[in-house]
Amino acid sequence: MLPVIRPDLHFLGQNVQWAIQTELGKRFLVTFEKFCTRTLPAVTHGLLLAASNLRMHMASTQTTSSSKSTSISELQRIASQVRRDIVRQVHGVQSGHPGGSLGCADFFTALYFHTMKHEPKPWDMDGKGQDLFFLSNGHISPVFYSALARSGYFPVKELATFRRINSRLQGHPTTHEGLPGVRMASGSLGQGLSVAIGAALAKKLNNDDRIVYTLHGDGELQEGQIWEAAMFAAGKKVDNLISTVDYNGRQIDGDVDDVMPLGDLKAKWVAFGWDVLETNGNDMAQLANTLEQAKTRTEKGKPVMILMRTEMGQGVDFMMNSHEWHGIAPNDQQLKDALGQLEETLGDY
Ligand SMILES: Cc1ncc(C[n+]2csc(CCOP(=O)(O)OP(=O)(O)O)c2C)c(N)n1
Ligand SMILES: [Mg+2]
Repeated sequence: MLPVIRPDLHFLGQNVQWAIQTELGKRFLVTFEKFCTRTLPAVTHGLLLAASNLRMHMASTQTTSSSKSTSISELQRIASQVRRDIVRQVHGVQSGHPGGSLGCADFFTALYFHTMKHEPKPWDMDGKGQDLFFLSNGHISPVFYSALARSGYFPVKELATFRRINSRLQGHPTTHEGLPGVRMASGSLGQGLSVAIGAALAKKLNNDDRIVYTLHGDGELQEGQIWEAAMFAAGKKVDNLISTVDYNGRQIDGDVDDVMPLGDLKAKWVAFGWDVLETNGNDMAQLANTLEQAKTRTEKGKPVMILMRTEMGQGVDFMMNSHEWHGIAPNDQQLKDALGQLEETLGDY
């Protein structure tokens, strides 16, 4: 029997409480003081998502999954295949976002094949005892889908259905289609951090010591909700959270500095109370090492942020050094040129 979760909300600067009723009749109150505005519904979403299968009477959670220790050269080979998957998906349906996806291929590979403790099967939404990942900049779905498929969440051949009618692989990820590995709909920028905070809080309530990860675009950081959530996470000591930024300096309409400069991004996150690391997001050895370092910084009273310097379009020379390939598809010749630069290591779908 599932626990009954009864939201009991008092807005407008008052305390906000959730009453979580367990099947044993115990009642847990979750209180957020003087907290309202848009962050709340999203935090609620994450909290309810991860709490929906709470067994509060369990003193501890068993971890059934384990992270793999994959060599750097093997990770680089996987990332090459992920990049092939990205350009092939976007070419196949002549729409989608290759630029940011290519730039984040190393990150997704490191995360899913090295860093996270996760068990693709059997898939369950709550991910109890497992690390969770929330993609906030949902337009880079091609890299997300490739990493999920290649690590065993669903058949690799399903990548061929990307963005097609009735596919589970929508242009922007949704939970509606029930695609294993997707725990939050994204595409409307700015919401993922709030959802992840809710999930991280639920893990604490559930005595689940696993970590919640997020990824955000640097252009996405222009959304106000990000900074509400950043303030909340530090203020409430959500220290089982590792967030990352795809710091490529580009966004849909041009360079981030031209559209709306972020200023001293590291200083901003530090000022908001986060523990901040910096890395090269396209150097696999450095990236994997920084992700390991980040894990050692959790449970110390602060949320952890990794600013990852990346190159949009990384791995395909004519897609790099501009924002132009943020959201357009390669034609047949361009696909051929791109694939010529990316070794097929695991077999194309
Ligand atoms: C709330 C919201 N506003 C605007 C958009 C349109 N949009 C999609 S991607 C994007 C650029 C985001 O920049 P960044 O996060 O840096 O992603 P990158 O271009 O580097 O992949 C914008 C403005 C959106 N998806 N959601
Ligand atoms: Mg960007």
